[in-house]
Amino acid sequence: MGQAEMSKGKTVITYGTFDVLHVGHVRLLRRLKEMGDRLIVAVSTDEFNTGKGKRCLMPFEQRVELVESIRYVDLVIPEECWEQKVDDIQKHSVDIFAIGNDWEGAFDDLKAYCEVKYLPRTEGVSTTGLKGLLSAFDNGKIEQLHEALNILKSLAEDLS
Ligand code: C2G
Repeated sequence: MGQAEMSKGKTVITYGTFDVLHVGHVRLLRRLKEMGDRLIVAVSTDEFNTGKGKRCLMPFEQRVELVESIRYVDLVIPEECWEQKVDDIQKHSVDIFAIGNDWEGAFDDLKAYCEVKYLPRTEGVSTTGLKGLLSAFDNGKIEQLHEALNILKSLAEDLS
């Protein structure tokens, strides 16, 4: 049976914060859509993220709008708690639950309801890394860098 036949009529679901949307997110969603022909993405609400210990740069509404704009995504629903996954799987007749392998093994209990897959993450890009880069553009940081540079210059002059 070819790939196309295998994924016929299958519904895939995934969950995530999707803050500062980047290619790691988009590549994952593309791979998930290739597994079936309907992809549902549950985007973590701001309140749920607080519970996850995550502080988002982008509010929930903007993260939803961005994920909805991705061609691979067919439906976006809110992720409000850890426990909603089984209800979501049954309500949307989900065939496959899939997520990045930073969660390897975390959702194996869902195997009682659907296939569970963990996919390799895209290396070299992360929301945390991008937030760090963005903060480097903060004027205060730039001032600090200029001051440090001036100190180094005067030290070099003293030594020459
Ligand atoms: N991801 C990826 N490659 C990256 C970064 C993220 O494949 N470089 C994947 C993650 O593995 C995850 C998805 O993109 O499957 C969303 O990542 P996050 O927004 O960080 O999601 P997270 O906060 O881990 O929330 O109930 C599950 C949680 O809500 C998952």
